[in-house]
Amino acid sequence: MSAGTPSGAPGRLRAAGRAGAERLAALRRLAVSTLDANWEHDHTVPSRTLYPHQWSWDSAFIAVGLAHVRPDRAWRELDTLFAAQWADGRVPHIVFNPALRAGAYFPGPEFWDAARADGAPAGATSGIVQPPVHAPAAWLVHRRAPSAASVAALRRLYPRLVAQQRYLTGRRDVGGGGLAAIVHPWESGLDNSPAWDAPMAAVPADEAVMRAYRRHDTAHADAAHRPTDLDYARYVALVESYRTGRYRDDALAGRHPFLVECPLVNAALGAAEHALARIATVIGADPGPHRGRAARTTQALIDRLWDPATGTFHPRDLRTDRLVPARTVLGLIPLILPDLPDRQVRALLAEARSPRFGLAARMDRPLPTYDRTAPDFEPLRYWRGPSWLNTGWLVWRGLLIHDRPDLAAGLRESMLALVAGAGCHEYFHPDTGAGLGSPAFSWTAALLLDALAEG
Ligand code: 2M8
Repeated sequence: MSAGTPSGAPGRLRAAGRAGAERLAALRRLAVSTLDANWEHDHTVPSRTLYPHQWSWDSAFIAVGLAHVRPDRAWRELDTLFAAQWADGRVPHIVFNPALRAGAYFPGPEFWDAARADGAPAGATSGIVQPPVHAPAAWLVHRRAPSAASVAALRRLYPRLVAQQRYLTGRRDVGGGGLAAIVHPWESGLDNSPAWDAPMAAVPADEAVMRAYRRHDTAHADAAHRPTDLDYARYVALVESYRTGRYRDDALAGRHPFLVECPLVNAALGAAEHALARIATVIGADPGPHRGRAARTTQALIDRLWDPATGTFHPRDLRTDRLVPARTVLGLIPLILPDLPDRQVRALLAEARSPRFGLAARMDRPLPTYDRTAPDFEPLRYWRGPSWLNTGWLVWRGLLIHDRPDLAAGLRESMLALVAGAGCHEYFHPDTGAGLGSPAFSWTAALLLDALAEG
């Protein structure tokens, strides 16, 4: 599919016989070469241009894909990330590559200044986190390529994954209701999602401060497809606020201007406990406490983030104690929880199948990241509408878990069609399927490999 061609061309991919098989093989080769080109001695960069360091949740998705072709590298990816874990258990959202020149990314290590915080690792990192999708990823890597080495890797990672959970459910339970709060939209991974508009509006910032900095992203991507300068002014203000407290989490409610419970982060938290229970069984640890925590997280998610009136999950802004009304793809992600009650599963399927998201057994357009019918839906701007493979993949996994192979197949086809048409782009136009952002993006390649393998 070239830019401008509808992405609903899965029929071509479904084509039976040798031609169809050759197209799938070509997709696989493209994905592998993208991942190989982005490999950097002990980790994979999300993109050589836009994101030249190591990112936390990217590495989890990347490991899932690498498991299909280079399992040793999948474990290396996770080991490298967790080697940068802080003493308090937080896994930093960026691990900086010291070999890169200053200015290779903004905000870089000097801006984060994390080394002055208690318990920071020796190497430079950021001070915030990303969704804890690593335990489910480790489980999938092992399941895909089980071996003595994979069991050893699970044994190595298990205490670190447990510490990551402890950090999020302990220090980050700012609301006191059993969920983790995020202190920055970057922690959700969906940086400028409309989900953050209301809580971000309360963050004092002036876009003029951005004159003092040089944005790196807009040198490599169209500024109209990225967050605005005002968004960045607020991103910077939030880092400054958290950094001023040396990245401590005590008394955050009284001093930090952005505190939100995100459905994706907390669904990942619950899914991680389910994965840890399975990992515990393999390495001879006790799965019981993980099962208990998984059940409590699912219940807390329903108690605090479910809105029966909209039939979907919404972030809770802890500063107002209100749910954010925007309907985003974040609300669908709790489908990854195997113990999500039927009532919520049914409602989420209805939400996903509505014109807002257009999920179907044969999709005419790919899954967007925001309600297509919303007046502020923006098909080109990053997380405000475009289609991304990671959110599609999470929903796809949720559909498989909840036994909807028909819808899962439709979503899978539409994801494959996106890459077949535009390549391993970072994100895609949600109507035309045109490639946007980085043209050689690692998690797109990795999750494509995973989707290809389950066809
Ligand atoms: C994007 O976020 C970074 C900041 O963390 C950025 O915009 O510079 C997001 O898409 C995030 O989810 C992703 O992990 C990161 C690297 O791919 O890029």
